[in-house]
Amino acid sequence: MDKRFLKQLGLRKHNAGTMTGLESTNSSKYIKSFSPVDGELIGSVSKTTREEYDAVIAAAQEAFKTWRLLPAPKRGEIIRQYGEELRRMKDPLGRLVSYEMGKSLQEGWGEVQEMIDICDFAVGLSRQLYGLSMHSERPGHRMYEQWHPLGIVGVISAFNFPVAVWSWNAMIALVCGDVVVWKPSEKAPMCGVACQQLFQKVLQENEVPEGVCSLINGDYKVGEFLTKDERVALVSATGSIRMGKIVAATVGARLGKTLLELGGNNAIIVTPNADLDIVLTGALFGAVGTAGQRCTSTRRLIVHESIYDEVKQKLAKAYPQLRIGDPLDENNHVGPLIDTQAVDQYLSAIEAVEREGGNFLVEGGRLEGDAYSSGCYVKPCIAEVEHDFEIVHHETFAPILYLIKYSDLSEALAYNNEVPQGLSSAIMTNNLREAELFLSAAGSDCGIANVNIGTSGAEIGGAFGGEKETGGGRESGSDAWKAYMRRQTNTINYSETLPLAQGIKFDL
Ligand code: UN1
Repeated sequence: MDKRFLKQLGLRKHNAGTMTGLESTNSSKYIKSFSPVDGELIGSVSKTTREEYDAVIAAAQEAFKTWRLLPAPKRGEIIRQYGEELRRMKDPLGRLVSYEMGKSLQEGWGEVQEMIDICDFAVGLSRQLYGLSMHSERPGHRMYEQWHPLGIVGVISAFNFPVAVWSWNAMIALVCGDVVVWKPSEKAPMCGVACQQLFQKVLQENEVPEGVCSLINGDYKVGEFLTKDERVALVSATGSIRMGKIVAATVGARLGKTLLELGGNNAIIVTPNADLDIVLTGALFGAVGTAGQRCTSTRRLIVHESIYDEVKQKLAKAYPQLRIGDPLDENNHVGPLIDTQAVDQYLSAIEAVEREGGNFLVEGGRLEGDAYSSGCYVKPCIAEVEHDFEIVHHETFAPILYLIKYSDLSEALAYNNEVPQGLSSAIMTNNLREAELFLSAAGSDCGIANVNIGTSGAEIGGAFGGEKETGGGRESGSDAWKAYMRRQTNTINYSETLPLAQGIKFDL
């Protein structure tokens, strides 16, 4: 395979995993990154020691003192330059994402495009960090609110979006005036090094203080440095519900702030009024895109009984046409899972479906042979199930699609909402009443609810996140920036007396 992209991104065999803004340190222990594409070693990244971590935090605290005072549009200008850098490096960075994580090259490039888009968004936002003004009840008084940066924002990101999710957090936090310390997933550390190195170049060119944006690496123990550290004002974490609960408890115990974007168990409801061509594309991309390893992947297809057989036939015809293999080969639709542990989880979910009485419409299984030598390739599969199977309520990060039959819409809505997760959802219908009911307060309980679009592939302009065990956090667009700032209410008295609020008299 042509691996020029590694050189273009300045990646080496051994890379510093701790970067205090501009300075890098190599500790003696390394995380090795193996590609799920071909099983080869991509390179290694040094693990952050406690001492290195403390140096990163000290640099971040120091950098915050100046960064917070740089006017927000000037901070935005630096993010604009990073966006330009990403435009230049879109091809190699997209290839690295595809090679280290296993998603298709189209999706690798798409992920870098999300980074570019959030940079553009953040630049505009840097002139729009608006606060409200209120009318005071007292004469000669002015009352308003303003937003100040929080301080150090820790970002813990997952392997499945190894570059975009960091950038949604970091670009917004940075224009808000925060400084960022990023711990990427230990399953995709090279992506972290590549993004940080590109960022450092921009920081250097602008003579920005060291520590504005740092990188640390390691397993959950390094994550714990962040979650237990009172100097870290906000921990934004993306990953499993299990991890999120630990992060919430640890940060909550010190009354720190968290922003959690955890698992999903996303359904598409297909009503008799759906356009079945749209259903097919939406469900297919949703279920097999990124090999079913998006938080937004479509896991459940809740289909009306009158069209159930037709939808089933269409899917059964489409799945065998999927080309599974090297994701850097643009002819392929589906790449590998992240590692063999993920394959084991996929296989045990299939066993659980069978145990509970599910029926496989399209069979799954691990793929064998030369093209699949990494052992991480699996067949996307479809199982007909009951809505309340235990396994169906569980998020398996793999391309397993559950087909569920319903007879009236209230039943379908109940199925949509009965799982513990609440990230994304969709309805396929051309009927206004059905669509509006789905979007109403009595409809989907998810953070994302779409009409005639699948559950995955959200744009950066909206707030991204979900309810219940998804964690409640919102990242990316809309007013998600408010999570990265502290609100201050200011009341100014320019009169010559001091009237008290609520008409209270306090005369001596
Ligand atoms: C994730 O899986 O954590 O909506 C993020 C999507 C992408 C982001 C997914 N834009 O599918």
